[in-house]
Amino acid sequence: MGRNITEKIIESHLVSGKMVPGEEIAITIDQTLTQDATGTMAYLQFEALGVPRVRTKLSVSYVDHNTLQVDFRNPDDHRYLQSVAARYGLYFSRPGNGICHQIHLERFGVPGTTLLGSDSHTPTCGGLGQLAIGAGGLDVAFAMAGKPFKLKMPHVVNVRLTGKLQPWVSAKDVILELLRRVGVKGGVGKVFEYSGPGVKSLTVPERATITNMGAETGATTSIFPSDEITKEWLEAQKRGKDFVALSADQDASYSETIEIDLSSLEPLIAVDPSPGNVHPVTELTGTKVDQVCVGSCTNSSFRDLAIFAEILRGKTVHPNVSVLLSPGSRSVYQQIAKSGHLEILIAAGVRILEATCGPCIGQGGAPPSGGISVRTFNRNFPGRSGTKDAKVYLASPEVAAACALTGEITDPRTLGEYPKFKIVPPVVDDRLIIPPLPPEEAEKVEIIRGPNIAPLPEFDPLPERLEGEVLLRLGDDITTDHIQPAGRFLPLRSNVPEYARQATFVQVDPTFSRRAEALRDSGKFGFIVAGENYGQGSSREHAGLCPRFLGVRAVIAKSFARIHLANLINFGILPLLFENKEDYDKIKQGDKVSLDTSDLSGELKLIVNGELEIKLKPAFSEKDIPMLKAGGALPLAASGS
Ligand code: MIC
Ligand code: SF4
Repeated sequence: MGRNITEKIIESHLVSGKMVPGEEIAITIDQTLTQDATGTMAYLQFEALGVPRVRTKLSVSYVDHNTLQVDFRNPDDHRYLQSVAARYGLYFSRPGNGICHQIHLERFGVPGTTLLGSDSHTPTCGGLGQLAIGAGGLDVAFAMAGKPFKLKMPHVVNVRLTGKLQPWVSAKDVILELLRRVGVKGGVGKVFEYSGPGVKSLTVPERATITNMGAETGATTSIFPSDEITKEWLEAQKRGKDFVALSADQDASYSETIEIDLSSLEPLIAVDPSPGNVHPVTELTGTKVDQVCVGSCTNSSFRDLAIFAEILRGKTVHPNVSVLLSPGSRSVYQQIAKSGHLEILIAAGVRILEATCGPCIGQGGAPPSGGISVRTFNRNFPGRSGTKDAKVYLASPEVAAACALTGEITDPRTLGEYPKFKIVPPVVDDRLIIPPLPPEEAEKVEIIRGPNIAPLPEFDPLPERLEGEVLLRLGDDITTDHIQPAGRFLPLRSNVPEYARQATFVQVDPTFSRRAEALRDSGKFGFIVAGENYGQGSSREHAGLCPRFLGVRAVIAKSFARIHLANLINFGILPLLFENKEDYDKIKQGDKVSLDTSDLSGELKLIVNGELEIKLKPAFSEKDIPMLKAGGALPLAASGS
């Protein structure tokens, strides 16, 4: 029987398990990437593993999230990361070089190989046919130490593209259409593999926009074939030697097929509070807009910024709209400078920022109170922008440009003829990427730890019985931005105790960390109860690490998001499911609960307030039990198992 692309890559990297959807498998990892906000913790963990040098084919450490540097903390993190890269044989992409996913696509991704990244948008490199998966920092640390990566064999969905995008409609509308159809949980346990005649009409950066935002469906990853277009694109990046052709066999099979006719798509927009809340732009025309932001790892290729500039050519942004733009990479920045688009943008009144994540992760550029911000980004979770009551809408660069000009949500098709422009060749410039040192020099490098780098907390084994209290009862689709917000708290990423005390669930319930610590200090344990898709969104392991530090030892949910589930297990928090989902309604915040954890493969019964019994089942596998018993992956590794 023929194989699809996903199966081909997994088969050639398979270490254990069977390629049966849902079965646990382990694969070798060729490349890793980290960024600064998850990287400091990943490298502290890597250091704890005691490996002398990374054992992957290539590992890159990027600095792109925390670049505001309002005090010593972010630059201290950068210096730590640079010294770690030099010591352990990694490439180091300096601050200002651009966003990890955009640079990895341009400079490092290789079709047919595997990439594990401590960022949920790692699937961006699926745009060039790499099996690129997001994970928690600890999983990336283990991969850098040469250990295989464990995951459930995904169901592979064939997304068959036909037709061709019409003027004013672009790649963002393709992924918004998929999100409109499947929603934010529709991809869990799946890989979206693109095929069909429509693929040929999309460039690599356009494909990457689609695979990047595929993360919002909860998918394991998304992937495109590697074809002539990939070859030409790699050649333009002076990486022609990295090209490998990759396509599904004629008789490949898929678990399901989704057909998207590109010709029939119209401009779409995802409305606050979820990337899955997608509507045609025409349903919202006339809504007042206060801010427009262009960039992020989703939409900041040369094409995206150039079309945005072309629409603004010779005009001025609306007086009530503040327009910000952050290029995806220094290369794209230089490209728009060379092509003249930068000048058009400056003349139109656009505020040009660094080539970093910027407003996407609340590092500057917050909207005004109650404001509406239209962004070419991938997430619009409440509060993520830095302004609690602002609303973020997600759309293409074309829609963003139309809004920037009119001050209201506008169908770009009303602007007249679609501008034409030339795609200029990329600027290949790796001068801000420091290559690995040879081993004999690397060994002599001293790691620099400023005062912001706190040691890793130590975690104890799982007791035989958990006595405690339900600290929170939450609804569906709780994101990691709810659990462990980023934005102004980002400088605390290297300091778990402080990050936990100041930020855990702070936007949901500001009393949470105080209550949790008091319970922990009384010798009891915290429980969280949640609905469907708990932990959707980012890969930040702090969303497991910080609650664990505060004494949370079990999360009981109707279902979990993939990366967060792995992070909970890695940090010794029991992820549990309701045997009957209706039992969710029988629990409330403040209930006294107890759970016998002596036999995690046996019956799991939660006793509520000493009387009610609720049947639970594990969201972990048999193989995870030793790790959970040891209190997490690091204590387990330290015990020599
Ligand atoms: C995000 O987009 O939420 C982030 C910030 O890039 C995260 C990583 C992090 O929290 O550092 C992600 O997507 O994994
Ligand atoms: Fe950065 Fe935003 Fe992309 Fe996350 S989604 S990597 S914060 S640009």
